[in-house]
Amino acid sequence: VLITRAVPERFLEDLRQTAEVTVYPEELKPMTREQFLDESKDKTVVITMLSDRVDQEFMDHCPELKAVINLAVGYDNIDLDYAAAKGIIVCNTPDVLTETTAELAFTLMLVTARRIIEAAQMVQDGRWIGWAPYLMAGQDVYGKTVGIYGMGAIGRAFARRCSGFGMTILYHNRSRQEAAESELGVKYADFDELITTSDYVVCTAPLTAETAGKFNKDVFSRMKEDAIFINIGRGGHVIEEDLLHAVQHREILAAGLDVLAEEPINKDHSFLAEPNIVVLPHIGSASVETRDAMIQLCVDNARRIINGEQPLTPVKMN
Ligand code: 8YV
Repeated sequence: VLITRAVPERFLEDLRQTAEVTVYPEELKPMTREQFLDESKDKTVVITMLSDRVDQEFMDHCPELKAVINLAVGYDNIDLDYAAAKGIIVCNTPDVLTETTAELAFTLMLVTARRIIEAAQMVQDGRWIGWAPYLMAGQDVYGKTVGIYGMGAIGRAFARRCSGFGMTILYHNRSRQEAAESELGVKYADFDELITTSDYVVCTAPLTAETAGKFNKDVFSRMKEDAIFINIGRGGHVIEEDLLHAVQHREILAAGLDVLAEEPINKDHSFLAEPNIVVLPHIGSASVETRDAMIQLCVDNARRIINGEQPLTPVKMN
C-alpha cells in the first residue's frame, strides 16, 4: 500500500499486520508526478489525495494496482471509466465529512456576509480608530433566501443549518430530492430561479462535465446585486475571471471560496486583492475529528481489499 501524504502512524498499526505500507513523508507538499508514478508502480493499493491525478497513464503504469482510495468524498481526480474498464476499485470517504464540510460552508456564508476577515484585519492593522454606525456593516443572513446548488449529503446538512436561521431554502439538483423537500422544507427551483432569487448562492455539488464552468459571466450578471456566492464544491464549477469581474463591477456583492480551479494559489492571485472575496485553503473537511475519521476509513478500506473482503465505501461505477 502506498499513502501519498504523511498520516499519523497510529492509523497504520493494523494495516501493517497485513500489508507492506509506504508513506510519503511530506505533510503539505504533494508528490511530483514522477514520484507518484515511480512509487506506485509495484503497489496493490494506493491511498491518494485530490492533487494526485489517477488517469490512464497512471493506471497503465501500475500493473499490480487493485484499488485507488481517495482521501476525499470527491473523486474528480480519478478517471472512473478507465478504472472500471481495468477492474480497479475506487473508494472515497463519504458521510464522515458531511457535517464538518456543511459547517465550513455555513461559516463562509457568515464570514462573507458580516465581513469578518476584513474587520479582524482592520483591528490587527491598527486601523480601528473609532466607532461609526456603519463601521464594517455587513448584511444579514437570518431570514434571507439561500439557493443551494447540489442537494447531496452536504447540501442537506447545510440546509439543516439554514433552517435554524429562518431562511427560505431553494435547491437545484440534477434530480428532484422529494425526501429532502418533505424532511427539510426545501423547495426545488430551476437553475434560473435559483440564481436570480437567492441572496446566497451556495455551490456544494461534485464536479462533472455537466457542471464545469456552470457559474460564468452570464450567471453572475443575473444574480441579485447583493448576492453572495459561496463555493465549497470544486473550483472547476466557476469561471474565475467572470467571478472577479462580477465582484469588481458590483454585479454581486461578495464571494466566499474554499475551492479554486488551481490549488494552491500564490499571494499575487487577483482574488486576494478584493476585500469582498474570501479565499480559504480548501479546508472544508478539516477538523481533527473528521480528518481522523477519513484516514481511518481509507485504511479500513485498504485492509479489507488486501484481505479479499468487500471495501466499505466503493464508488459506484456505471
Ligand atoms: C478533502 C474534499 O478532504 O472530500 C473532498 O472531496 O474536497 C476535501 O474534503 C481534501 O480535498 C483532501 O483530499
